[in-house]
Amino acid sequence: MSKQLVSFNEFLVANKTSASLVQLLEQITLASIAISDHLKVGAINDILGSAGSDNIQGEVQKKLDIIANDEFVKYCSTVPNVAALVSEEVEEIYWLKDDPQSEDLIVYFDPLDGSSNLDVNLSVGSIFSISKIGDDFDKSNELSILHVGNKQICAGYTVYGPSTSLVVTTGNGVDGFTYDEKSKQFILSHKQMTVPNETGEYAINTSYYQFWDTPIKRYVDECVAGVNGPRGKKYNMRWTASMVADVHRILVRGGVFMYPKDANNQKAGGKLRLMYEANPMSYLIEQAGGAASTGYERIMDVTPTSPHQRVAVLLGSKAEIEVLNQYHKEAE
Ligand code: AHM
Ligand code: MG
Repeated sequence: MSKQLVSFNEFLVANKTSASLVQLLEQITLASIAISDHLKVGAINDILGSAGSDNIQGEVQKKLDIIANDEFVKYCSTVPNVAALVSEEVEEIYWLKDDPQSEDLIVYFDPLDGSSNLDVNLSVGSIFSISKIGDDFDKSNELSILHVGNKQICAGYTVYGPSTSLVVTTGNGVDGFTYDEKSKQFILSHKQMTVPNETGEYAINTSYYQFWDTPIKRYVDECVAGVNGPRGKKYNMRWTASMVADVHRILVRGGVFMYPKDANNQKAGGKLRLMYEANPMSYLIEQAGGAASTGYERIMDVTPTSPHQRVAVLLGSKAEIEVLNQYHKEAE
């Protein structure tokens, strides 16, 4: 490898990342590479399509959802300091240690997000969030390992697109790495990613317009009205139906991503999951200078009550999230 190239491992060491976190992140990269290998030949190996089962969310599991989950569990389980795993695909908390210590780690993950994109060969991703077990852990109440988002010590995702890219924060900004097939390493390619304060691009599934609350309708109506509307500027819309790909675009060129609570998902509390979708993406976006809100509060301040809890997600360029928060306030 030429001298100027920095591998993920060299980056972590240079940034004085703790040994246990380095070990865990290495295993997460191995899981990602394994998942990426499965994805590349999914259509040939008959692993596209439904597995014929539902996950805890009552959603149809794809064969690759299960394969990706198994890879994450397999690799993360080898790390001595990991005490527990919480996966989108598994109802229960998966305990690896009988007697977890406060410095031990817990990994919350969505092994394959956006899996409805698989059969049509569009981008998908893996999302992860890492916290310490912490001093408040109460053995008689295993839900006490569900920490509020601002206690994350690391978060990231791998996006499986034209390239396989890993984006990570350990609380010192956000850095992106691209997988190099030749050296079989992730190489630093996007140093200190930032979300510009202003943007002219938004992402939302507009087919739910009829179910939205007033603040979301108002915001999107104003974007659609463009230069002649109250915002006085042209907006572009992009929606990939894969949160990882949408957030990656926002980290690269700015924008706003919205999956609000609406009349359809009101009872569940939203669509996206707090522990392994909203929190890690919020941590990345905030570390890159953006903002992440439910419309009423900062996502990373939401108190978790269950491993698979759902939440409204509005994230991206700060100025636009402030407008969205303001519209929610005015509608109250
Ligand atoms: P999943 O975890 O079951 O894949 O669902 C999450 C995905 C997100 O990646 C994406 O933003 C959203 O669901 C798409 O939902 P919709 O199909 O309602 O547009
Ligand atoms: Mg998901």
